[in-house]
Amino acid sequence: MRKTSKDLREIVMSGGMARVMAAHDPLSAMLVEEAEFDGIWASGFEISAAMGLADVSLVSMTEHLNNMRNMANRTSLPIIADVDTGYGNAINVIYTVREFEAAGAAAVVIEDKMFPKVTSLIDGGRQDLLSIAEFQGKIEAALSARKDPNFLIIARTEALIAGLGEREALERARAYEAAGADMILIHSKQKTPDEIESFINAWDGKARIVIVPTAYPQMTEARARALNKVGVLIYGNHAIRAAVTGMQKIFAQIIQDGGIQNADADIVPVSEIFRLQKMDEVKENEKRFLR
Ligand code: SPV
Ligand code: MG
Repeated sequence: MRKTSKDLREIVMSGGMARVMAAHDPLSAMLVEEAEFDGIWASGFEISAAMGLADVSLVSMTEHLNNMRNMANRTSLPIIADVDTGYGNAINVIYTVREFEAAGAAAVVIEDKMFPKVTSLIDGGRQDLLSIAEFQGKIEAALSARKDPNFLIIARTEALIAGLGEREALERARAYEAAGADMILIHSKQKTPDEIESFINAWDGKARIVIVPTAYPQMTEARARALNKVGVLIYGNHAIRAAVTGMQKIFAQIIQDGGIQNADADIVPVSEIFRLQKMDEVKENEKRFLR
């Protein structure tokens, strides 16, 4: 049975920490589930990369939505949908939240950047933020649009990414919680966990925190748990990076060897793909129904 927003909310609100892995298509989402993560991150960065595009608001809301729906149809873990800026203003946010909830998401993350956004981890990226008041309006719009009160509205501040410092980040996080956000995602591109740890230690709100420790991999799960305020830890782009690593290695080997004779042993057999495709079920159904 599909795990729902309620399941995700329970982990987070009972003081636990959900471990959530990125995915960019239904197959990667299925592998996230098989690996026994607690949830799937429908990452804008991964989906953009899988389409061969930069993560700068080029992938349309509908493309992301359809991809997320296809993931939801193939998995039962809660999905946290990365809806970037909500694809426009508060009016766009209402439509976005309705559509993503209806398509099976358990939560959305909406960030306080201006549309079109620029990907967060890029050096020297243009990072323009909305005013606090405008983003509060977007959060309130998101809350008004959800049907299930367990559906999580996660407000993401990019204040640290934009270089505005901890005071601004805290002010924004407090304002977003005051607007009703269920959780606060705080992002950082510092190479060490210091910036995030300092923010989290200074955080005086009730909302639990979401982090994406891509840039600061020393932030282990144990270290995040020890901070006592992190409810979700997202591995932001490790599915697409693992896929690229695997393909680059095997493609190079095939070119170098002039054939697949060596590469074959280093990749999963075709039978593993059949398993993921549930070919056994197809065979069963053939026996039952084909006349
Ligand atoms: C994503 O995975 O799309 C994210 C995380 O938003 S990051 O790319 O680090 O901004
Ligand atoms: Mg993103």
